[in-house]
Amino acid sequence: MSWRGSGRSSFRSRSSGNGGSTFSGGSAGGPPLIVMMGLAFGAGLIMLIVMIASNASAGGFVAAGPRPTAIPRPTATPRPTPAPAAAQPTRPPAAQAANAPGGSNVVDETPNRTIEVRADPNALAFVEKSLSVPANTVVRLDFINENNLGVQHNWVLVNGGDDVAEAVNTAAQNNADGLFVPPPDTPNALAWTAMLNAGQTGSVTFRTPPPGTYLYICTFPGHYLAGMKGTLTVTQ
Ligand SMILES: [Cu+2]
Repeated sequence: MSWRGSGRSSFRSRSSGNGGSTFSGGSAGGPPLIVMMGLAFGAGLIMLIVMIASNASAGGFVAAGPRPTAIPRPTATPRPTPAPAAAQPTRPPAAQAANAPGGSNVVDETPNRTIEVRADPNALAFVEKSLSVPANTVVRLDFINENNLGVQHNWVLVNGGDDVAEAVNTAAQNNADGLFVPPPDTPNALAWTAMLNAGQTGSVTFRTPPPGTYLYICTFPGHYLAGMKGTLTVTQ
């Protein structure tokens, strides 16, 4: 508005100052022509402003133009996956260290024969000091720890005499986690019951070895050395 106003007034004063004849000569009526010219000038000015404005805004759009393609962000480098926890030093699995029956001749078969062995209630000894069974027989041996001493016992059949019994006994006595039963895969340990508390009965089912003489012992520390042993004779 102010632009238009000033434009109009300057035109009017100029035309009136320089003699309206110049302007009025070319037109029918003086004052209306000047007003119209002023209006035209004002309108032109407005148009100019609008054009400049639109140009500017268009320019703005042009400048904005096609946006530069976004610079791809560097893909995040995958974080190194945490290294798996170092394997724990292998401790014998509980099942292996457990106080349970075992042995190389243990079988999961229906026994052909059952044998009962008892602990001497008042001594570190077996009541049955000798047994006899046929070869290739599935035997279930029930060991009864009847004793008045409150001591633990087990029954362990070894693949030979005292020569191999000592090694089996040592292996068992080193197996404190397994309550002194032979560790799994103990060489020359054919069959063993769990270590039994006083009053308990434990069983082990095994196939008899080839004909021969085999020692059975108790592997609780000190008992075998004290004479807790017997002989299993395997016949043809
Ligand atoms: Cu014993």
